[in-house]
Amino acid sequence: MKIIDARVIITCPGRNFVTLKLTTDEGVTGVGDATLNGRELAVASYLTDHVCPLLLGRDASRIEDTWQFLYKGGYWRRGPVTMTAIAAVDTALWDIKGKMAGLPVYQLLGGRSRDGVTVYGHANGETVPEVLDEVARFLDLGYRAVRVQVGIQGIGSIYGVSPDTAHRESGYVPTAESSDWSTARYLHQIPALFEAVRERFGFDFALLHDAHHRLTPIEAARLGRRVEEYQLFWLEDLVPAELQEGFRIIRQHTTTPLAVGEVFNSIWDCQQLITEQLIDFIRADVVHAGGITHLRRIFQLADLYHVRSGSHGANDLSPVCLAAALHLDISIPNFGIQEYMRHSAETDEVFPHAYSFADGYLHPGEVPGLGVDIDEELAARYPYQRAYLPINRLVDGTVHSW
Ligand code: CS2
Ligand code: MG
Repeated sequence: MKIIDARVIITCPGRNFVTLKLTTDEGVTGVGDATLNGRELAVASYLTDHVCPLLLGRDASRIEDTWQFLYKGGYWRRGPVTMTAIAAVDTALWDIKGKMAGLPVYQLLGGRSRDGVTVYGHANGETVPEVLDEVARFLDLGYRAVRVQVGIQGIGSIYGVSPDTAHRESGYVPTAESSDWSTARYLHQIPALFEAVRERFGFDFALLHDAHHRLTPIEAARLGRRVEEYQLFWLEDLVPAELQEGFRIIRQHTTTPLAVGEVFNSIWDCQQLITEQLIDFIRADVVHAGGITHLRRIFQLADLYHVRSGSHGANDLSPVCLAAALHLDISIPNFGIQEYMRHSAETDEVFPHAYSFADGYLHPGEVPGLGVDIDEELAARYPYQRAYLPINRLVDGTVHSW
């Protein structure tokens, strides 16, 4: 079974998505997400100019071999562009393998380890009462887990809370500038949000929060310790994680569970975090961490060290990535939770899919392969639009992590 066609499709039904579509000589197609938010065309070129020509004529059934071929064969290892491109090929090959077998991909990964995939939604607001309304909405929809983000007084805008509702939550702006940030104000004000949520809704659901890489380890340690009584499911991305050993400082001071990993692209980015048990949840995702093959390897390592999965699932990852994530989530033993930021109606139309939400769970569906496709005709109606992630600055103008 040979690959005879490899094509990259770029579409912007509200935001940009890059998709790789492979076709075999038996007419079977497979899709892989190749979206790297804000740097989409770099991956598109990596695939079109360098990888697709290598795929033609290759045996589509050799998933692991193709992964190794692209990783070791490229010589320049790792990095978000390379690993996103490899992920797209890998995901498309799993899709093809499932279709050939007539089985949903999760069956090829060992079958179900659970009945459904617990997901968390995003409750955001400018003020605490606004966030509480949003939490109520999610709980009414059946969610068992909710992430909360609130505006901080004295700060113009904050991650997760944008005055521009069209780009709310996803941090997607037409130009690369900017907000202001004060860690002191944030640390002072944020505990009141968790207190208000627990006071009104109790403790019978998972409560999450994302600090988006803005603190130092000792600031993070202070926050973790301060909010222990609210029993958070996790605090996410408290610090930038290039310095893995920095998490030791946080760990020494708090029992609040820690999650990190949405910007990781290989097992080497989290090896120390996992093997030293410095985190509780690894948030790497299919599209940025080398596809199903490599993310499964990360989760297997994590399982040895009591670290559970918590894959990134922002809506700048396409429905193709979400579908792939669900097949992994439902099959692995050490699943923790899956982020679920619903896609826009336009995006859902461009990417018809078999997965569905019910009672706080996502279900991957029973369609052979990943159960997701791209409607190319519709996709063509939404041409690429250049866009960037925001830049964050401190109130004195210093560039800070966004
Ligand atoms: C976020 C993302 O979902 C999350 O937890 O941190 O929204 C992230 O900012 C974007 O995916 C970046 O592209
Ligand atoms: Mg995050």
